[in-house]
Amino acid sequence: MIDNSIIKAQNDTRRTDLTADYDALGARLARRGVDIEALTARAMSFGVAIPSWGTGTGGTRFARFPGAGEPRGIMDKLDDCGVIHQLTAATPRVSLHIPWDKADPALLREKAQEVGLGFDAMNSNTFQDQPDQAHSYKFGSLSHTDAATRRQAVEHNLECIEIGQAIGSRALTVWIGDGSNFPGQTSLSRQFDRYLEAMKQVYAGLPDDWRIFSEHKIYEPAFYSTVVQDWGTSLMTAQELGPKAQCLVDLGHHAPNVNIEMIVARLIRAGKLGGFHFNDSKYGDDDLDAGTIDPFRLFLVFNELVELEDTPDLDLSHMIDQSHNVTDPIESLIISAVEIQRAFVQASLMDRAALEGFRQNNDALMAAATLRAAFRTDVDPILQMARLRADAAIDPVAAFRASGYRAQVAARRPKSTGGGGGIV
Ligand SMILES: [Mn+2]
Repeated sequence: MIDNSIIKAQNDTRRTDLTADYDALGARLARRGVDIEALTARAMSFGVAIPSWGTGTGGTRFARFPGAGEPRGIMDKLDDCGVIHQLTAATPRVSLHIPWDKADPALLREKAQEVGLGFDAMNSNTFQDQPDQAHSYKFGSLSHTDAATRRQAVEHNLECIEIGQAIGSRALTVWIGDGSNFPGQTSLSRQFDRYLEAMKQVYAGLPDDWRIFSEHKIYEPAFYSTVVQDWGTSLMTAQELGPKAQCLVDLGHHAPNVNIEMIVARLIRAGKLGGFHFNDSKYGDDDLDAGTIDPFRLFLVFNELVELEDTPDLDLSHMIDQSHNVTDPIESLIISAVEIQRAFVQASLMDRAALEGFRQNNDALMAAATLRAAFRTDVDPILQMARLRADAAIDPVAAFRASGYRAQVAARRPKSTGGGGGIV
């Protein structure tokens, strides 16, 4: 963790400017009938989970260029996640990936407590082979033609639940790479039947207070067909499994130009939205930092979430899922957490009564203008004040760089070599 005196010293150099900016924004918002203190309280209540795998350099199909001080294992990853939360006060939980993060649950709990974190959804891994496994996933896992391979994949998911239970997680995210690379290679219908049958066995092992998230992805690693390729298939899966099954929306897992906010609204309507994997993309599943390419789309997703936030039983797991190739992963995750929180606050300051009036009167121009007015509002002072009040950093990246944390961990973590990223 970073010495709190460094964060305090950093904040002291920015406190006066922040107070002026916050007061000015507060006066502007008050003229629009918006209470800045209520927004700051909402910002402070917001949290998004860090993916353990995001703390290392991801890489692409072509290469991985690791940075200095890469985490050696889950304990180092938890240290890095602790630093991100210390600086942002917006990332209170970590999402683990099994078997990458496998460790004694008692030690995981102890470490998480030490760095002030809890655990979000568990993630199973049946998209690559482990050295000691009996059956290969080359041609699929939960939907494989071979019953023993499907059974192995089911048992792995049940093990993820068992580990999760021991550390206080309450959800399992299932994403499979199953599909086909050639037309005719597989029966599109029977492959899905086999998947559902296997998922029912996983579902049967869910504790009462757990949920299972079905994460869809349009393509890759299968390039002709993917078993759970879109939100329709994901919804069918969740509906067939039962009330503890919901859908997870990864922002990068859709065809280009798909209206993701519309999917969000539909899944909430069905009572089947369970959570998100936030990231951004220009072309496909790029896994770029949240809000870097299309911050308006991120805002529109949160616009739906805020509009429908009073929906009974709506309980969302907000998680980041990114791959960092050319940046320091801690800095990218800091920026992403802040951008996601920004979209939430911008959506929260919208004049919804006015918007509803414009909708009723079919005033499309003013309805769109109402959204833009919220999106264009610079809420930095609110986010900064939320961090200051939580003893986090007004400028978290500046504080991170001033702390020298990366150089310190690089001195004790051996230099990492290539290897696969495995980002989903
Ligand atoms: Mn994902």
